[in-house]
Amino acid sequence: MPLIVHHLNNSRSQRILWLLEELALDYEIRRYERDAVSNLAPEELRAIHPLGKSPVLEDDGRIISESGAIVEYICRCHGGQHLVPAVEDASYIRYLEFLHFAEGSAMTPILLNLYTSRLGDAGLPLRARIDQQLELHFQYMEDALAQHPFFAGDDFSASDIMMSFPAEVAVMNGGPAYPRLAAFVDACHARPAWQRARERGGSYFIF
Ligand SMILES: N[C@@H](CCC(=O)N[C@@H](CS)C(=O)NCC(=O)O)C(=O)O
Repeated sequence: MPLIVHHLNNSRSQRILWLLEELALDYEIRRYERDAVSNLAPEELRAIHPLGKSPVLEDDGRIISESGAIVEYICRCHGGQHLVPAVEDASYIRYLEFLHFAEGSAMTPILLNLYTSRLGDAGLPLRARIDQQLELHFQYMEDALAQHPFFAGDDFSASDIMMSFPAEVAVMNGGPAYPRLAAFVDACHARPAWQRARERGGSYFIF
């Protein structure tokens, strides 16, 4: 029975399709479209998971939410730990940190920025703090690529798949300020598995 990805267009769910393509796993996509006005997920997603968000993975009746948890689950239960450094490897801690930094840290200023940008002048009191936090997190990501081409080290890993989304946002927001992130995003998009996932997933950002 193939894995099922409950996939929302233009969303972080794209990373799960990409991981499945990297691992050459059999999967099926159940598609959900964002509302044209609110940009929110449709109500049907709540029938799959109470938060009504994507991605959600379904594996033989088991429901798994949260991108990082889904990535860990797929790598461990279906991926033979490919794309995961060995625990004794020097890159393992960096791998773990970035696997979780992507959603646990980087998304906070990104989402605050998105929401306050819709407030107009009412968002001004928060502007300086959000800008400072965006720059702090994006620069930390940029610096992480100074010694190695990938977030965990010299080898591509599942943490790069998780980091691709905040890296894409950093490049869209910060442009030339983050040349290493731009090169990283280009390298991600050049991977055949990313391109296959992009074809199967449908609309994704501006890419
Ligand atoms: N931390 C969660 C975030 C899930 C999430 O917020 N997904 C967004 C798409 S990027 C979503 O479904 N938004 C639609 C909505 O909130 O209605 C994860 O990584 O899985």
